[in-house]
Amino acid sequence: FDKKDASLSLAYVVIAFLAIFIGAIAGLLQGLDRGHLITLPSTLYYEILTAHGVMMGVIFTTFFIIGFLFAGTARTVGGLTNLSRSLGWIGYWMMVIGTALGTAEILAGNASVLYTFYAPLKASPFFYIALTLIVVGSWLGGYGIFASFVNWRRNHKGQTTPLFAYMATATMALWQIATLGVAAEVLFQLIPWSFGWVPTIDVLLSRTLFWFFGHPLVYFWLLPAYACWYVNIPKIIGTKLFSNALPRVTFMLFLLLSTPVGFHHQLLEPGIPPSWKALHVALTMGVVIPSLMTAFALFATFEIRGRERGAKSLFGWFSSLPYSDVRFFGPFMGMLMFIPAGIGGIINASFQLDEVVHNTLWVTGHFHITVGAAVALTFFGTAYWLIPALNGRVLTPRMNKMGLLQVFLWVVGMTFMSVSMHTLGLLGEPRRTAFTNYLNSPVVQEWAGMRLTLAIGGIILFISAMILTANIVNLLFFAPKGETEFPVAEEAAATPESVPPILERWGVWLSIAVVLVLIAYTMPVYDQIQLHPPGSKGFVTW
Ligand code: HAS
Repeated sequence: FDKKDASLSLAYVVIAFLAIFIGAIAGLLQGLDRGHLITLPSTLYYEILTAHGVMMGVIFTTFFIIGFLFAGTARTVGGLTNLSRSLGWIGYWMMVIGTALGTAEILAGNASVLYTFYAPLKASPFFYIALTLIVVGSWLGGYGIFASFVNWRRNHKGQTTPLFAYMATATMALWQIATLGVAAEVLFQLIPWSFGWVPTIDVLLSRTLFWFFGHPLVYFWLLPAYACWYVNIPKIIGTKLFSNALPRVTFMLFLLLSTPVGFHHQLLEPGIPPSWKALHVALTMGVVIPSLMTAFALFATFEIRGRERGAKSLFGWFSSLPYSDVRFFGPFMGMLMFIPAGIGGIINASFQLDEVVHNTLWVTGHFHITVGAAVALTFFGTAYWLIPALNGRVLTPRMNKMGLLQVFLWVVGMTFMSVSMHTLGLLGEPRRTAFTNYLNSPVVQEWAGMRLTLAIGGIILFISAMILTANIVNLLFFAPKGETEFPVAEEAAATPESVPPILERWGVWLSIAVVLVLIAYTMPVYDQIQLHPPGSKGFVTW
């Protein structure tokens, strides 16, 4: 790595792990409160829930992703351009200032609006300004990645682009489209309302614009994990890419289908005609396909590697995988947990089944096993080689062991937590409420065991997060100096024909993505504005 590229990526990654540290303290308190081992005052409950969600779901993910994607782009296009670095640093400082301001507002009790922050919950205007800084900063980070990718293409006309840089560009393009919804919500609705410039807010529209952003947000979290699974993992386990074209199709399908699906978060919301919900549900089932393709490619990669090493029986390849290498073990456990997580997602997206689970702890269980397990475990496994690759150090066998312990505890904690959350959800326990006694009804008493399991999961996760913090500090300052590579798998058959040229035609894919968004959102949003034109009195109720 060029020193300048490495320090840019590292700056992002460090903030990500600072966020995990703060988020884990808030998470422990949440878990203990849910398990009825402590009782937080209700105002503090919402404040801490917001801190936990924002730190883990927004700050940790966004900073880690941009740092990781910058590093992988730099590695595969032969270094970032000066323009990329400048954009990366300006974006970074905007995001850091936004994070500091937003955290201060949450801790001061001025922004207990949960990580989804849509109306009618209202925060101080400074919280929304902080969010604006974070989003605009992340755009600049994205433009930084685009700049280096475009520069490479300009200098290598007609050649297939490097796979990792391609994935980074697709991820940041998806982010660019997704954040338009939340930018509109924050700028035209939340900021004017919280400053008191307008007396009312259209709640339905606020939620619609949020979920326009909220679902592609989850794929913004997932795609960098997929980049690791497709590009880094084969190299770590000593094999080649399964395909150079299939992952590109996967990423393009995500670019097309991630956004026009937001109504699957609003299936139970009056005000949106069922026909539009049905369209979003159909497209949601479509966005499952690239994940199934990914599962197929991963199984194939593992099997090919096993066969290369002489595995003969049907599942012989399974026992030969390098489980004692934390760089593999973390992401692998993430993949494993993503199987039940994906099944849960498909249940959520099935219109009628969502009526059973919506707004219950099931959904909380779903996102702990997706972003909190599949994605987080992949990012942890990645950090154990990414940080040393960036700061010129090495992961020692002892640190590898500490990493394995940390990942193992995270898997155990997350299993306890998400199994109990899913079960409690099916038993009817609502999510996001500080009032959980329900006059001590007999139904609630049946929940006691699972609530305790949830709290135990929270405690184990907290211990894992503290070990993680120690490991990261170790890697940053105390690991021995040396060379660590950013692992990039080679193509199995390196022929230019292996990637059809259509996959490099960004204009085509971006245009289809925009058209799909327009089809899925124009009419329903128009109807919502008609229902509650700007200036009309009162909240839209639902
Ligand atoms: Fe979701 C709610 C539907 C995926 C995150 N989701 C949420 C929320 C979050 C979230 C944060 O339709 C809550 C938001 C809130 O606060 O209200 N979700 C889906 C669907 C998928 C899905 C259909 N979600 C994710 C991912 C997330 C995430 C990924 C984060 C990263 N989700 C929903 C719906 C709701 C929802 C509804 C709203 C519910 C409600 O009522 O509010 C799909 O994308 C899932 C597809 C995944 C698969 C799995 C493929 C498996 C792979 C691993 C292979 C393993 C290997 C290793 C190879 C089909 C790729 C194996 C080795 C061996 C040896 C076995």
